[in-house]
Amino acid sequence: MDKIEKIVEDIRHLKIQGARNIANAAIEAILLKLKHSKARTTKELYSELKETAELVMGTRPTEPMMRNVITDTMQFMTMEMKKRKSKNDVKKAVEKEAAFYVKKMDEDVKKIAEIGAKLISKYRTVMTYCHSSTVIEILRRAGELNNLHVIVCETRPLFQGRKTAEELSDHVDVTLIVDGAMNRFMKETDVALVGADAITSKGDLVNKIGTATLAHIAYMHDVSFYSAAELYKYDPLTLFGNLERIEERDAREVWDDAPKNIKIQNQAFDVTAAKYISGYITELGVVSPQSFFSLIKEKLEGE
Ligand code: RUB
Repeated sequence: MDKIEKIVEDIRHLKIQGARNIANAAIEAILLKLKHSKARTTKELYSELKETAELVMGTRPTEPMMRNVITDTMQFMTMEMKKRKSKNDVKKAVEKEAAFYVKKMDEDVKKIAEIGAKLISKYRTVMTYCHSSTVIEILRRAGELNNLHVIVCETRPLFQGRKTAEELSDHVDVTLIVDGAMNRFMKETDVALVGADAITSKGDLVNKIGTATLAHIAYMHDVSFYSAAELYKYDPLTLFGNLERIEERDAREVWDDAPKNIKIQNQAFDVTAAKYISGYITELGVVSPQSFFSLIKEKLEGE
């Protein structure tokens, strides 16, 4: 298996998971393709990259961050080709652009960690769900600012909560609970914090299935609910009324050897309506769900 195939398989089987890690891995696949390209012309190079782009984007349909960075890279390449540059010059320019995205994603998460830590460290007990590299950064930093207790839901079917618990346990006090205990432990929770796979034009949040349940329970208990989301998580397709496509994963993740006559549904994500979200922690500050789209507009107008 070559390195690109390995990346594709690792994303598909959740060895690489979380929107930002997936976007980074997708860019790595593009960079690898560029590096080992045998293309003789710019057109051939474009076809090769397009094939790789489609391969990686097909792995997890509910990942706008990956889609955004890959689509932007391909659009950038088209623009460079229009300037009638040589194949090598186009290649170099695309490599530079792809490296820029990697750097930008890294810088954004550092900013979010600082902004988020300031907010979260005002609280003592935080409940979180699934595994988000962005949330981990915030909670580690918040743990340096204050004595923090994090309640982690284990997150069925694939228990990404265990990964969160392990990554946090050297930094803050951690308690792992089963997903069904969310309501019981919300009574002891001061704030809820999750990551984001996608944000829609309405400010709704698409994240690991169960996130909406957590948001509703937080709402019932009057506990603030935040999501950490880079602006790259915005899904531009939702501007045209398209609903984010929700990935249906293998039923065996839920029950490996289930009897044949039982239908199993295994949707990977759910949608939390904006009204249950206190704010998004972005690289530009904490904003209400309604303002997320305004930030996107400002960003696009500034480009
Ligand atoms: C992961 C998940 C995370 C977001 C954000 O789901 O829902 O909250 O992807 O992660 P899965 P990050 O395990 O199915 O990929 O902050 O790292 O981008």
